[in-house]
Amino acid sequence: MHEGALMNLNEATLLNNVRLRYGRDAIYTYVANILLAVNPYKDMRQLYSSEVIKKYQGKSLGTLPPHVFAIADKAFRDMKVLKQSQSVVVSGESGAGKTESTKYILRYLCKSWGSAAGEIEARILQANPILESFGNAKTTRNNNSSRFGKFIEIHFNDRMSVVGGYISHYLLERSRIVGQSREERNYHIFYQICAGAPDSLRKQLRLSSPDHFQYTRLGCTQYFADKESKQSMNADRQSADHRKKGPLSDPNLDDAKDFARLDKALATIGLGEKQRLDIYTTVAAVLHLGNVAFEDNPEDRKGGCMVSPSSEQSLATAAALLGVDPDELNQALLARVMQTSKGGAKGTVIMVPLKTHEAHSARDALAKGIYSRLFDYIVSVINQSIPFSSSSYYIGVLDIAGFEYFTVNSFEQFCINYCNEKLQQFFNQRILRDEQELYEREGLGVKKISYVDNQDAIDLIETKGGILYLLDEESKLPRPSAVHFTQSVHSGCGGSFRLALPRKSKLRDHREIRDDEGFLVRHFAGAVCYQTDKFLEKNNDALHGSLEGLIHESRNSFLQGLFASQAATNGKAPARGKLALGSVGSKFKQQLSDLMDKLNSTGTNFIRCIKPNPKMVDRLFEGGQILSQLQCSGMTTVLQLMQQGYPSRAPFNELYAMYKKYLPKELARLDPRLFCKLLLRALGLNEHDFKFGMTKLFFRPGKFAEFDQIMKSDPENLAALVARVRKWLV
Ligand code: AOV
Ligand code: MG
Repeated sequence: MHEGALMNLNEATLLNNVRLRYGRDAIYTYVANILLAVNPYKDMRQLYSSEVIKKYQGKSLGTLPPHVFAIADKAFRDMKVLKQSQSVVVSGESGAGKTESTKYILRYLCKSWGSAAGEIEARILQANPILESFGNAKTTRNNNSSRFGKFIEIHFNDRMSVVGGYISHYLLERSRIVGQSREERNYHIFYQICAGAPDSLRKQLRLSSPDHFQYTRLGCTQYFADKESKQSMNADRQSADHRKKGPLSDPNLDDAKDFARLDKALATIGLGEKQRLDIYTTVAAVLHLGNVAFEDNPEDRKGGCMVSPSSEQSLATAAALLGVDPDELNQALLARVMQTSKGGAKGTVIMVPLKTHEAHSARDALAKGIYSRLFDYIVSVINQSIPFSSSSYYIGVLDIAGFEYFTVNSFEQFCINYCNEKLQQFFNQRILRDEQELYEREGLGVKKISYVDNQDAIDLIETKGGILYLLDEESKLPRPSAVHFTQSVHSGCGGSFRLALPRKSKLRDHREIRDDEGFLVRHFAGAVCYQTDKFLEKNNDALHGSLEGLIHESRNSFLQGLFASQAATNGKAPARGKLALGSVGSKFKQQLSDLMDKLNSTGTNFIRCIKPNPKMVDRLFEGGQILSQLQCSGMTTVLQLMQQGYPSRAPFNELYAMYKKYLPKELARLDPRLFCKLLLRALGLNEHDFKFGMTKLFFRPGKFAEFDQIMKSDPENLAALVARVRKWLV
């Protein structure tokens, strides 16, 4: 058995083992077939070289040190042998290493089984820098945090070479587009374009430094100070004293260089100059839009507002880039179109002037609408660049944020934790239920292990009458309100054990949260209190009527296309106004259900990523926090099962096919089950280490690798063994 494959475990020994291994730079560990990956927070290049890729090809799990490549290879071999698509579910908290692991898996698969020309693989691999420019940002938890979830499928033909790919994406964080918390940044692309656009483009798009744009300067006053100090730094970019300065002086971020890389990647996936310019124009339009400020209009007696004189230039630039008339943009931002209704019949259209703060939110809604549709477009062009006409199987890799809870939790955490409830149930079903059912079917007589099924938590969120349903119902009311929504959750779902009043939770200002300001959900990994004040707004990503109308009249056909394609995918033109395209929550529910269907129809491998410390430094192992990550990822239940279980197994006929070439004819003549029986008796393996089922041979953790090693690498032993078996046969 390889030492990285653990056995006889409980939480404490697991934690200790992971600690010891981490101290020796062995960042990967197996628990059964689940890979634990501790983020090393340092360059481990030697671990991922082309030579290492070659080394792992075709090796069964456990014959080489634990590695993310071994999981990728297992997925590939399972796909080939079982003739079934496979998936790899990568989970863990922010900064734990999910996206890096995902990239290694994709690279392993593309490098190992790419086509001769290599074009498709190049494009699949180029997808990552593009997605990261538009969908990743610096946060306090991760300098390159993915603010969306993704499921990347690599498709194979019947000869098992890569033929194309497909990416599904989930829940881009929209609030970041218009503001970030202290010491965080907006999406990388905004800084990249400001730092790296060539002069002519800068002029054309009127770009300048990110500290001139409201949307990029909010969280990062610190950032620019760091940039200056960075220039005076010596060449040792990884120096320890540099790291001590904190995440904002990240030596690995070079926005100008990243822009050049992005531009090249966009070209690689087939976007011409015009298309790239369209994308950059849209990004710049969002930046200029953010600089349009409003103030109360002293001449308007109805309390309306106006564009601040100092930001009229920004309004003009934004309008030009969006292909609309500045006056029309002005109008659309200052007033909302309303239709009066009389006795059910549609009445006249009236313009309701907005107050200053409402105009700011209208501007932000427009910016969020444009940028998130740009992101959808980016994903769709990537998909168009890696098409496949026919595919036999695929390997899908899921990179989505793990269970999370902060001091204040809003709709984003609610959606992510809902997703994690579903994934946890899937994990339980796969690992635990299937396992126990198999033991039973095969008659192994292993004791039952109980686990808490979380179906009730899922029901609380997604069934008719559940939280998401009540949220959608609330927004259909004439006067939706957070308080009324919260009350309806408590009265409608109060019977569920999983729901509770938000007692004892504190708000950011240390005031205790009121019962009608939130609710508490008892998730599989712990109780989380959600504050509901922004739920309604975050659940609705439709633009209000006058903004929608503005886009439809734009002369910028690219922009029009961004909005039109959305209508097309919904099969109908969007009705203006409320939840016209379906709410964010109900869309996500549908996406999750599609994802679960996919996962259920594939063979699955799990990778649990662990963040060793919140400081993002190497050589620091924070035991308590790591233990809680192990618990949150459902590892505790797996450990219970492992102590009694048999994680490796192989059908008799497969073992027969695998080893008959090492053995003489008289053994090879036997039927597969008898063959295996004699083999194990001859090897003298400890009887506790394996069990015979009806169709398969089962091994205790690590014992299969030991067995395999004896069979393949010890000719003397094998000769003795054959002699022994021969004796039994005569
Ligand atoms: P995440 O995907 O899990 O967070 P990442 O994969 O972005 O986390 O990893 C965060 C950072 O940790 C990376 O930018 C690297 O600097 C470092 N890192 C991770 N894995 C490795 C590795 N194997 N070798 C070296 N460095 C590594 V989030 O997307 O925030 O949930 O939202
Ligand atoms: Mg990530």
